[in-house]
Amino acid sequence: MRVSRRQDGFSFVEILISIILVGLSITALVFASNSFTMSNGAGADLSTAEFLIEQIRELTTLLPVVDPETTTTQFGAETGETTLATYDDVDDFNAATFSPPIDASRTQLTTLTAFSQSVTVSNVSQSNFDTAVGAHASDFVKITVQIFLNGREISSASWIRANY
Ligand SMILES: [Ca+2]
Ligand SMILES: [Ca+2]
Repeated sequence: MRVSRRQDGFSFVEILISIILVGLSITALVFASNSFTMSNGAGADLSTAEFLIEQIRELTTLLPVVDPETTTTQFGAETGETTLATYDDVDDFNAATFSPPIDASRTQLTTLTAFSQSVTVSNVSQSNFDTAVGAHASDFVKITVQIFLNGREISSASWIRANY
């Protein structure tokens, strides 16, 4: 008489399939959790970038748009203004790169050495802030800050200041 093997419980093939399915589920969970960690990391980097942009905004907000002594005779850092500590107007920061980045009090943020700030200042047209004009050719300047992480740009922001 022929006895069905199924009554002995699970067959070897059934057990094998179960093991494979459980394995696949675990793999899927691990991948899902990895990609969550990665997107979380990118979010933290962007938050840091926003913070670093804000530091430059705060630092330059209180400075005059043109030099208090030489006014519009020179664009950029004036003679003798060779260090960050001596910058006393907004355009002194044109073409400046801070690596490590700095905070609003001009202190280097040595815990964020992977990041750097790059500042550009240019006069823009009174009627179109997207159009750059010659140095001191208008009363408006556009300040742009780019944030780099390990040399790759991850964020940037621009804003306008008026020389009034
Ligand atoms: Ca100056
Ligand atoms: Ca200047």
